[in-house]
Amino acid sequence: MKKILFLTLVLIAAVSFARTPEEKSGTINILKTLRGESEGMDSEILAQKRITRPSLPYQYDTPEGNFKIHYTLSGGDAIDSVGYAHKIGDYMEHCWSVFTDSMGYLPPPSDGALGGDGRYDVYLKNISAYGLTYPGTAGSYPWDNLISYIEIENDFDGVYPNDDPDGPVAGAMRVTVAHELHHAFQFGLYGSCAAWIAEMSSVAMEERLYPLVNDYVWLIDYMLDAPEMPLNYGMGYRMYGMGLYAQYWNMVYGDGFLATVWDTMRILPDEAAVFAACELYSTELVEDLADFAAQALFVGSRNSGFFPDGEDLSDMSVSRTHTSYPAMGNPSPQPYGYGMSFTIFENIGSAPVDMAINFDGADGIDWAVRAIWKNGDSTVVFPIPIGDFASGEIRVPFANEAEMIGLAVVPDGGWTSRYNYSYSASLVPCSVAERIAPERIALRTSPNPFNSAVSISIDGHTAPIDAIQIYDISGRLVDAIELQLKGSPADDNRSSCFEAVWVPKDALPSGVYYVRLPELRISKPVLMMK
Ligand SMILES: [Ca+2]
Ligand SMILES: [Ca+2]
Ligand SMILES: [Ca+2]
Ligand SMILES: [Ca+2]
Repeated sequence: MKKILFLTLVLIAAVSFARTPEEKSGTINILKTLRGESEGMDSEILAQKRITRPSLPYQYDTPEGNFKIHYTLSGGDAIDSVGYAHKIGDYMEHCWSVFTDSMGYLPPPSDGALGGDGRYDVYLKNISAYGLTYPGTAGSYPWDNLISYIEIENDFDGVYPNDDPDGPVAGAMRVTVAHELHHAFQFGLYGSCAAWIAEMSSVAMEERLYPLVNDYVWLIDYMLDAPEMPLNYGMGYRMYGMGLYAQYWNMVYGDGFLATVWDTMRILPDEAAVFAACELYSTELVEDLADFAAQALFVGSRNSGFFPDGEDLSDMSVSRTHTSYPAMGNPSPQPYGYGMSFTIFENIGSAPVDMAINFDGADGIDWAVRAIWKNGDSTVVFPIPIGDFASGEIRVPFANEAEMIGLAVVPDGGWTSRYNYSYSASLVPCSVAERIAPERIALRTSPNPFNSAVSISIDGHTAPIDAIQIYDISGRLVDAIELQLKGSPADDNRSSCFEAVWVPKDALPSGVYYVRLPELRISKPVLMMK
């Protein structure tokens, strides 16, 4: 059984990499050419496309009034029926309304009379990508902004599989609209934006707008394969993989974080906008990236359930997995500033022990370091305090009860330099009396998917939990339920069980909701199908 599973995983990975991100969104080549970087689209072709719109005979104006969808019913660019144009229009209006109404983005600048009138133009054509957003001339906002138009595939012939309940063509249409329309908003807020922040944002918008489709999952491999590269790495495809980091922002801070980054782009470019958003959310980028790293380590075969699609992702690359102690190392590849580096400690044994971890980073820069105790669905993150000589130590209690302990390291140095560090880990006698045990908290939901009610139980948490919160996918709190203590604390005196039943209000639509324990910062997606 295990062997078959392994073979299946290998096959999926092989298929994934047969596909390139340019086939999904050709906008990356445009962004690179705009900034004079290599590997982009031919600059003469782009110059032509920026001023000359495609010519298609028919137009469909969406009833909400924001889009004109251009199409043809004959020749190589033909769509199968006008219904295809209507669907694209529906998805465009849905994403437009979420971006502008729920998230507070400024709409892209008007293109005047181009394409027929001031509506945003979308052209359905037989293209070699799922979609492309072409920036045009300067827009009317008083900052560096560009008007734009979008081209979308006419039939998604040969579409790659995805998880959309309405089939892969509908899924591809939906996530292409979310991804490309976000690029259109980006051009309106900063016409010269860097590809890395543009692509990581657009990838996250696919999951944010259409969480059931999961067409982005294979893109995350490009980050999982190269965690050590800096956040703003602009070559190759790693920037798509960082879509998982933007997804983390959406989950932890809500929609406001990315909206703040993009709104700030009007006055501060790229990296500076991300620093500014972190400051506004009372964190520092290096600390925030380390908190993300502490969760991103546990996807794939190490999945902890933090990310909704965590088990469908590949494993995070780690510098080393230790199975005997004491252990030490000097990780290679060394991480860049604002890159991530990981080590795993397994096979800790059953005798009660703590794990003492020492860290020593290159002097002269700041480091953000996390030790993560992990067992099943439970993770407990221990920030390692860093002192003189960029070194620090921590004791992770009850190491023997962990399935593994992870070390996640992020240097706060220059984006183009690598930084050296060393660590050591040893098993030391358990000092139970002085310490609080990491809690093996399990948040369970059943049935999932559900239609009228879902039972929620929490095992293994000692302190009383007052309530659980239910969020919809736009990050809106839709309900809060009180928890009941079930039975008495179990015999080891540290474990108890709370439970509740959530009966959604009639007005709530089918879709994904998040069950969240606010005190513990854990959440779990549930799917309501009425
Ligand atoms: Ca127009
Ligand atoms: Ca086609
Ligand atoms: Ca998903
Ligand atoms: Ca040092």
